Amino acid sequence: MKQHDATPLTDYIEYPEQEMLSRSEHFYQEIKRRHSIRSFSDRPVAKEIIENCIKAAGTAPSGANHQPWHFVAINSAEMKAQIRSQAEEHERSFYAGRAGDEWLDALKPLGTDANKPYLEHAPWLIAIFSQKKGGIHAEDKHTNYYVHESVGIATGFLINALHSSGLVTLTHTPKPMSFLSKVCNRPENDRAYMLLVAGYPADDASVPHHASVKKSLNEIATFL
Ligand code: IYR
Repeated sequence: MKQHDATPLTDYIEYPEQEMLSRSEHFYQEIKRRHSIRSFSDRPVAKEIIENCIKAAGTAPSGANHQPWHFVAINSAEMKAQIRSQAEEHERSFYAGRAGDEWLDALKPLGTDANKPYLEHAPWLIAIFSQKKGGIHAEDKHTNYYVHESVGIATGFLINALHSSGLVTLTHTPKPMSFLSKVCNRPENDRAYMLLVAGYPADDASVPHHASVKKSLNEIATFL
């Protein structure tokens, strides 16, 4: 490898093989309890928890370590109401036909529709933005690389962190999503990537049967 500044890896932890096996099994058991939830309680969640989860997301790998993401965590009732009203407006035309029959058919088993009350009920909405230009320092204006991949991985970390903290989430992708940039007052360079809803589940929260059908290991993996 070419000469570069580096520090020795000191925070790696090697576990005995038996422990690795049980940790991997435990992680699987924990992550398989994550479900997309569409019925949220309005119980508040401390800002510090959300901050820690976003810090965890910020450790994700990214193209050239440019960290091409920005997270806007929204707790304000007025802002949430604004987002709900604009998201529902877009969703109404989406469900009225803009999505096309094939897409609407694919969504039927999930029971989703244009009503998004959780955008107001949940204590936190986290708007995730991707950045085409940037760099390792927030003020940089270089090209970013693998932006979609990087932000996708960070979003995965964030969902995992929120789940591990004991919260439930929903990945919400209103279409189009550009209104989020305006509501969140983001600069031109920031493109809305996803809206994550986070909080406690409502007492009547449920998991659609369709969502709990997961492909088997044989279907999703090949070992060569
Ligand atoms: N954004 C819409 C539609 C939607 C699309 C997919 I793909 C889903 O997996 C779920 C919903 C909505 O939030 O209703």
